[in-house]
Amino acid sequence: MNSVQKGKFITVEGQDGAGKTTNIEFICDQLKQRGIDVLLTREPGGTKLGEELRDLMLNGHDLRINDMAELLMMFAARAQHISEVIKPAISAGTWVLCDRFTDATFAYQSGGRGLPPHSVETLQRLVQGELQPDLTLLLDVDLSTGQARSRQRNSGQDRFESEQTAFKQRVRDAYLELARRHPNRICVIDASLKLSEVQKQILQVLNRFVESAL
Ligand code: Z5A
Repeated sequence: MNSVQKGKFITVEGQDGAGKTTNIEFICDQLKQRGIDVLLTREPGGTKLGEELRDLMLNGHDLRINDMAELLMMFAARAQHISEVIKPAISAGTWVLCDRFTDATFAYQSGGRGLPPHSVETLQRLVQGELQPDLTLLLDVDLSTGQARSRQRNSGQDRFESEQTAFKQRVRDAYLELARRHPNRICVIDASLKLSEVQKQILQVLNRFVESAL
């Protein structure tokens, strides 16, 4: 009996205005063009519970959510997402392309909000076990470019987008620190360049990864 080859797990990260939505669609198309079965999903979200929690966390402007409660809500959404969507897809040979994952928790809840990294690490072990992305593309952009792009797109600001510049700088710094700590998994893309240049860098990384995976 042939065993099904496991799918890969790719995540895309970056602060607000980095161009994640634009580029994740590009990545999804590129993978499909190579004949790869891809599932596009996002965090927080990806399941009914996750989407409900997302709405509370992003749009609950009149809710008081303390930092630890926010951290636990991120991981509650993630636990459901992993068991209901991510693991079954990977086991069936599908590649999972996820808009944000636990690096975002290190960047926002630890870097941005100031929770100790070991709180995130403890929950990461508990909720993910051995599961880790095989590849993470970190779209990095300077704050002023990111904020200008975000303003140009926005209809309204969510709870994270309305944070102060100092919070956003800590988020960016935390992401870059993660990239330094995990150079084999996290590829930093200079997302401040024009879109064609950004996508050229993404393609180089993706081509290398797909070649080694197939
Ligand atoms: N969050 C958390 O705190 N902890 C966690 O563990 C997780 C998440 C998982 C989810 O937001 C929020 O949840 C997030 C962190 C928190 N909050 N923030 N901020 P999200 O990821 O769903 O939303 P987002 O951060 O706003 O991402 P986005 O919707 O993908 O936006 P974007 O990165 O800014 O991408 P975009 O919409 O594609 O681009 C913005 C504009 O720039 C748009 O008009 C594009 O046409 C333009 N653009 C894009 N690239 C370029 C280039 N290269 N040149 C010129 N213009 C460009």
